Formats: sequence, structure tokens, C-alpha cells
Amino acid sequence: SKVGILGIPFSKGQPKGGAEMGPEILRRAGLVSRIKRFDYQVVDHGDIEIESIPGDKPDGNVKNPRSVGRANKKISDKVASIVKSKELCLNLGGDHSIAIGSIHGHCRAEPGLVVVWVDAHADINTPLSSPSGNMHGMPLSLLVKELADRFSPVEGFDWCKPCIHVRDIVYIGLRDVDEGERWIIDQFGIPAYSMQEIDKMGIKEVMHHALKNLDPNGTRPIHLSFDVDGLDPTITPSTGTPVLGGLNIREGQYIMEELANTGRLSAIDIVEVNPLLGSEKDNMVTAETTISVIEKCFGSKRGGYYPASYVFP
Ligand code: DIR
Ligand code: MN
Ligand code: MN
Ligand code: MN
Repeated sequence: SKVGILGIPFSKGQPKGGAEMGPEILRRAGLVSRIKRFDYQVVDHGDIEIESIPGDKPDGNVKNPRSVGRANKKISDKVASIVKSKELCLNLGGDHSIAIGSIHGHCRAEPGLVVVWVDAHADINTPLSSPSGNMHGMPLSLLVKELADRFSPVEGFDWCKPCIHVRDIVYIGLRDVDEGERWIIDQFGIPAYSMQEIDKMGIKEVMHHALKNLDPNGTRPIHLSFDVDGLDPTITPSTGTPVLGGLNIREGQYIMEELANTGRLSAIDIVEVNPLLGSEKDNMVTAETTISVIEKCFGSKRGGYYPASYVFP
């Protein structure tokens, strides 16, 4: 099987510079060679080219709408083509607004997909409910059909039609959720496993229920959207909006191993790594943590592993 890696150096979905350097730091920390150890043939599609749009005025509350819109149209096209060529599409962000294009494009290739959203934040604010106007806090609201009549179309997003239902999403790791977002989760019954549920049930029960809830028959392709701020800021310090009390390294690894075990991972986003935040040491810790978690999606096993081609000497 193949994995297609796509760098997405984009950070206009939030105000802090540096998230556009995520692909570079993950590649430099050895992500590609770490994945090559396993049974995947790696195809590196390089970094997507992002056009800058001068004079990108806010649309109401929404900041940088045309820049985010234009970048995501390109992301959607690229992700659709990678998934159609039967590669597990690994998207290296970038801030979390890139999930608009990656899920949209994934839907074009796999209309029946489900979304596992690992994050401290719910990222389902609408342009009207968002307290910040930052699009990295809104990607899911532009993608779900049930919220389409709750706000007017956003400048730059005429190409983007909602492609999933609210019940095609499950959340893991939440601990900083805005009022409007909690209302949406309650109103539509989105399965949401916050850090409180993880403390109460343990990660094993959470993953069992999360996957059962999302896809009882276990047949649908999975889109994993992984915000590194879902992990505890002691292990991923270089990120824009850290929140205390996150997933520990073993919970992170367990989530990925369980997703890999389904055999249905079809696309993965890794977002919000920002090497301009924190010290050099913080950057290294963040990159190493992220890689040690993400490699579990590709068959890396804590109990040891050898590839199908292995010959005992
Ligand atoms: C907040 C923060 N909920 C917002 N969001 C995110 O701006 O909408 N921070 N995603 O990483
Ligand atoms: Mn996020
Ligand atoms: Mn987040
Ligand atoms: Mn559906």
C-alpha cells in the first residue's frame, strides 16, 4: 500500500506566523524516513504552492476569507487526486483551516467517509458564533450540511459545498469549547469524548465507543484530523493555542494504533505545529512527539515490528 505526503505551508487561518513552517520541521525531523520503515511505499508530493491575496479584507467577522478559500480549493483538488490514486493521503499543515480543503477533497474521492477530530478545540464555530473570526476555529461548520442555513456564504468559498453530516464526526480530547460549539454538539448529538470522558472511561473504552458510535458496521473510510494541541502542551509545546490537561503520549499513541487497526484510514491531517513558538528544544520535543504518534497510523507497533519483506539473518 502507498502513502502520499502533501505539505501545506499555510497559516492565514489564525493570526500567528510560523504554522506555515510545519511541513518543513516535520520533514527535517525525519517524518518521511520514519514512515518508510513500515510496509508503505512513500510518495512525497512536496509542498502545495500557496498564492497570497493582497487586500484580503474580512467578510463580516471572518478574517482572511479569500486567502483561506483560495488555498483550500487547491488543497481539495490535490487531496481528491491523491486519494483517487489509492494513496493514504498524509497532509502536513499548516493551521487547522486546511481541513476544509482536505475533507472536501477526501469526500470527492470517498463520499462515505467519517471524521475523527483529535483536538483540544471543537473547530465548529460558524462565522456568526466565532468569538475570534479565525477560520482555524471554523472548518467543520463549512463542511457540515446541517449548519449551511445558519450563516451566509463566506467570500472565497463559492466552490465549497458541505459534504458531511454532523453525525459523521467524533471528537476526542476536547477541553476548550466555545458556547456556540457546545450548543451545536448538544443540538445534533455529536459524539464528543472530552478529556473528562477520557479520565472517566479510560482511552480504551473511549476508542471502542468512538468507533462504534461513528460507524457501527465498521465499513466507512476514516479521515483523521489531528491537531497537535490535542496532546498535552508539555509534549507539544510549539503550537499556537496550547491548553493544559491534554492527552499524554500513550493515549495519543493508543488512539493512532486503534485507528490503524481498523484498516480504514484514508486521509490524515497533522496541523498546528508552529516552530516559531517556544525554544529550539520545544520544537524538537514537539516534532518528536508528533512523529512518534503519527507513525502509529502506519503500522509502527510499540511491541516491535518487522516489515513483510523481512528475512531473518
Ligand atoms: C477558538 C479557538 N475556539 C476559536 N480555536 C482553535 O477561535 O474559534 N484554536 N482552533 O486552536
Ligand atoms: Mn484545531
Ligand atoms: Mn486546537
Ligand atoms: Mn452522513
